[in-house]
Amino acid sequence: MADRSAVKEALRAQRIETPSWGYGNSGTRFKVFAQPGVPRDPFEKLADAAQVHAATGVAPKVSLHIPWDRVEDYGALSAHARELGLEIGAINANVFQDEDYKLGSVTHPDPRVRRKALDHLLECVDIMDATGSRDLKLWFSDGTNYPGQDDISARQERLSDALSEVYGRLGDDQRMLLEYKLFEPAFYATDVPDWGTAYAHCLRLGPRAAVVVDTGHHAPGTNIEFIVAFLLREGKLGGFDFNSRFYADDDLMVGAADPFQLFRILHEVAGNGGFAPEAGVAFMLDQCHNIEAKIPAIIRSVMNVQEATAKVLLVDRPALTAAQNAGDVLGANEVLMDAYATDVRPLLAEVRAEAGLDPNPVAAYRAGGWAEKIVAERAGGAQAGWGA
Ligand code: LRH
Ligand code: MN
Ligand code: MN
Repeated sequence: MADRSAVKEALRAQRIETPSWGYGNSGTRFKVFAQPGVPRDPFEKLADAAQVHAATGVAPKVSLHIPWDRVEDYGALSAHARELGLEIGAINANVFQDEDYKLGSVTHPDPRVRRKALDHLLECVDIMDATGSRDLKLWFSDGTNYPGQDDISARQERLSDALSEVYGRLGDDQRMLLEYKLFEPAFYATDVPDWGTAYAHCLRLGPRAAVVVDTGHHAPGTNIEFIVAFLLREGKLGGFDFNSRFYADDDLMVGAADPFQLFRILHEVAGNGGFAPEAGVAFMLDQCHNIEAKIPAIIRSVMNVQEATAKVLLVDRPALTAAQNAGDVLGANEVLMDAYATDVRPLLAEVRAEAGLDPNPVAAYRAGGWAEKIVAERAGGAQAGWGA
């Protein structure tokens, strides 16, 4: 059996980063259902994130998305974060919501558009300097819709040039995290469609470039845990964008659609040293809450990651290795399934109580009166930037 106090210690040390856009109004291309009390600016998004951290104790970092979170004074924004007990997490660049980007951003055939996209990425590094953020997170919507539309290799070359320039601009303690996604909005050939492409670019760039695995960005049936194990082994797993999907890039709450997949992924994280701070894996959420209340949904998502983490930490590793080495197929599988079947909610309640938190974070949030306060005080909440 795994050492219970070591498991508790690891759960206490875990950090889960929440996305600023999860706090704003969002929807699909069909409809955005506005909710009362949503934040009107990035300062209020941070105030909501502070509620998630207060309830869970493990969510002090908040990812920003530029320009959705553009402000005059980033120093003031990070000071506000610090006053709330928070830190600015990854800076997510956005080179996909401008007329100019119809044919791509950094891979666009027109050098003027490429320069504009690159300037935005460099601006994001300036924002990292001003906020103390460690990670620049890049996702490119670039790609083509029709065979022959553009030259696949030329686009890779343009991508590589842009990434090199941004990489060269990073400070010593800053990293570039490159996301991949198999399709959408480009439907024929996406320029960074898979982990192999992202990995190859990161490898060429150097040690401060690593891959982000967004759990919603794969074809159905993809073995994401294999990708995670491989990247960790190579020192190239920069982090996760956690969410759940039933069909494509659904952005639903992590652990909601397939908690067993989340367990399998985190089992590889545990087995390859990915929970150690020096591994540098950022555990981020990338979700939107279109129809459910946002803050409690984010608290639930944090708890879902914690529950899956607790289960993988409970895997009896020596018994697993012994069964694997003995070729005991069913025995090895049983060791893993035993951990998965464990109800870890009492253990997590204990960890929270020992940290001076309410054992039930959602109930604590509901009892705190924040939901009523923001409905009363905020009118005309901002859209997350999604589904306009
Ligand atoms: C793209 C993506 C990427 C964006 C975020 C809002 O689908 O996952 O991480 O920055 O959505
Ligand atoms: Mn993402
Ligand atoms: Mn996505």
